[in-house]
Amino acid sequence: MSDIQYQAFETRQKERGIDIEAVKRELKALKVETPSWGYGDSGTRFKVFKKVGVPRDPFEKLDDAAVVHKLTGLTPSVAIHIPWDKVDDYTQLSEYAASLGLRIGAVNPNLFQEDDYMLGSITNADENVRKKAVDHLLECVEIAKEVGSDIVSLWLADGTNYPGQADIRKRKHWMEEALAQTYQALESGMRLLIEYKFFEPAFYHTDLADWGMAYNTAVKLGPQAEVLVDTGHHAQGTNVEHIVAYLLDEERLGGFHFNSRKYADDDLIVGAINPYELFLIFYQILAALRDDEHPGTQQTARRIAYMIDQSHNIEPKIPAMIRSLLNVQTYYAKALLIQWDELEDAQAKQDVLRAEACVREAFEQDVTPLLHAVREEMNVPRDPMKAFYESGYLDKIQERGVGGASW
Ligand code: LRH
Ligand code: MN
Ligand code: MN
Repeated sequence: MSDIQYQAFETRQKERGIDIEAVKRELKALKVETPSWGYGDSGTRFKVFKKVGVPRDPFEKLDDAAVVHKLTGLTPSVAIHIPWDKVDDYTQLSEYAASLGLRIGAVNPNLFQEDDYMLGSITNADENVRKKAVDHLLECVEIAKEVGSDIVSLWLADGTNYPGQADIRKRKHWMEEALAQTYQALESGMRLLIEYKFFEPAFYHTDLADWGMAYNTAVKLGPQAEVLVDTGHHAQGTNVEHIVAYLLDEERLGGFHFNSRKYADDDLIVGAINPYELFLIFYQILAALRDDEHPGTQQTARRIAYMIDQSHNIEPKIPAMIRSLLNVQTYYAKALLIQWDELEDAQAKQDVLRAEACVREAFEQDVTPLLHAVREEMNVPRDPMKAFYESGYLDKIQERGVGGASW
């Protein structure tokens, strides 16, 4: 790498005691799954703005995901949502993905868009509705097997709007029964990721409202059940990186849905609102990876499923996805520049300001030259966003017209 800026960066990081080759290796190994629904018209409670060029079916969503992967080198897998991505032949879908250099990742059941589920799916007081919901969960486990995916990722919209509306504990028991049936259907090596959210669509109580409930449910189910942290699913001021550290230590952190929030579950571009939080999440993960005294925690950290769950309604879909990914890569790169020896020493000496500075100084490093170098070594464009706009792909997809897939 002859770039002067890169040379300066490398010199500076060597002075800080950073092993740049190791940092580059980690950056090249970073993989983040994109959601099929992030390519469709989506992302608002109030109106779905129809855009020209949006994919018309799951195959075209994969086409767009393949472009993103080609430009970033970060996204070899795509999460699907059933029935949004329902097809007659899932083997054909996974073969199509493979032909584009992709694979199908997490399979997401959808228990929130049918009239039957208005008052709950697996927590509905009507046994027939509960059965229908369990059948759908089992169908999704089968789809995961068919497409060769090892993750079923469940978010439950169930909840109530009014005190007294339903029996909260009965609903808890029904939920646990349904998830136990789903869990039984998993093959060894498959994982059930349980995603929580404190409100919306329900506004009084939500059956899986927070990480503690998701964690407890996962523990009761067994070792193949883990918690999924969607960064937008917490109350204002929640310390998400603390939750991450706790779940890592308990060996139950299964994955992430990355996005940004300002107020509620806003699904904005990752890193757009609070990039420091994203960096601090990676700090906790990297700390866990270094923890030789807790191999179970290290192993958990190693297999975290990183996924994007960003899909707002005003920005063009593919560039928004690229922006989210580049932000993930940027804040991961910064976290890789933490001087661990210095930090551990400051912590051991209980030097509050030196320890804080150690973490913050990594965040303040400019990683642009590093990312340019890494992308060159990965054979992807130095500036994937610019390359996308220059690629002509936006013109090409105009032929799809308006009114593609939405949810
Ligand atoms: C719920 C959620 C969940 C869904 C997705 C579309 O708010 O985060 O992950 O599957 O949005
Ligand atoms: Mn989510
Ligand atoms: Mn969400």
